[in-house]
Amino acid sequence: MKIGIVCYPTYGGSGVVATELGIGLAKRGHEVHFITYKRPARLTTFHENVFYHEVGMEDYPLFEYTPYDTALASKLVDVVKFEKLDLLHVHYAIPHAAVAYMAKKILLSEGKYIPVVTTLHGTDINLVGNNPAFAPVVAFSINKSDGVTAVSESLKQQTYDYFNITNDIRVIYNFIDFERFRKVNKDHFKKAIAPNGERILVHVSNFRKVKHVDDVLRIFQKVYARIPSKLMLIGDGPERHNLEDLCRKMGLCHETRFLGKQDAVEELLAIADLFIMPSGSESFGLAALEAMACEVPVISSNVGGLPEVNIHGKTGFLSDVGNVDEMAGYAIQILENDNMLKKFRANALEQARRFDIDNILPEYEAYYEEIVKMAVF
Ligand code: GMT
Repeated sequence: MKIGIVCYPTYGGSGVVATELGIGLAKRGHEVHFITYKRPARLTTFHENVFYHEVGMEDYPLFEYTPYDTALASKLVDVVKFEKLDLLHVHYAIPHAAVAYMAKKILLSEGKYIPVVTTLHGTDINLVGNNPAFAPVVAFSINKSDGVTAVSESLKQQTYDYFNITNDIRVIYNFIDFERFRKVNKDHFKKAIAPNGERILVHVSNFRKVKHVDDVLRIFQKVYARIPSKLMLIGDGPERHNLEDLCRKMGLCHETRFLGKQDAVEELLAIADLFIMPSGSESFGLAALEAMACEVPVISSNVGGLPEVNIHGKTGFLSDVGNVDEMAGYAIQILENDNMLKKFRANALEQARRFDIDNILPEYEAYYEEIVKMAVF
């Protein structure tokens, strides 16, 4: 199949999923065309069957905001026609679902039909999407998509709760590539970060408010008071400076490493003992799944899709958002006990296998087939 993929090319989870999906589909023989304003961050090497089309934007003194939507719609029309695509798969509803609908209508006026699949990732529904500034367009474009998928049961339900949705939504979970995410021996990293055999806690995110990274520091403060430990903070984003300040105020700077954005996250996960994800909202928690694939148990909040990924008392523990004391207590429970840590590591890996890319990709392929067959002109 010839598939066009639209996504945010940055480090966000939706862009990661879209890029890994495209690469995976290309390996399975499909021709994949990424259509974005910048090369997707995870598209780092050459892949046979993968093509990249950059959305060019003209600046003009009249534009206070460059009309990206119009530029993207025009590019989609162009690429669909020239590359003879069979299907467009857009990730993150805003603005991609509405833009794809416009491109589809333009193409239809020229006698070309292109089915559109929209994948909902989370904040496009529950944070930004249900804001009155976007909500009518989000609901309309979800209803007008030929196929809609959500990355968890929880997100599917939220979408029905927040909007008047008449379309079916198929849950296709996020996935993990075990060729990349697996526990490898990185003892030299471990020695550098924790020279005296301290336990290593890790958090990976885009440091937005919704991630509650300040709670990560509060949890770590309590753990550190009981267990010799270190904290690795991976990623970057708007909260980073506040977090650096908080870290100083807490006197935790010598035990905490701000590592910034890392391409080889798996090499750092390989030396971690515990992953902390206290998010205020999380439709799935791909970063937690990546940790679990590297045999790292997870202490997380119990919001959104997290209970579908992290199993309480098995692969880690879940607490109410903001319940720092309980999360710290659970962390200490696991880290204090070698046998428990070993058991939870094994359970985390076993649970991660449910989301193996080799199981999830065929679900997308089957769904595409269904949507193409259903074609409504
Ligand atoms: O918040 C992020 O981490 C970025 C965001 C995105 O859309 O780029 O991630 C969302 O999509 C990921 C991939 O489906 C999910 O694993 C994340 O849980 C989800 N983030 C939130 O719901 C906050």
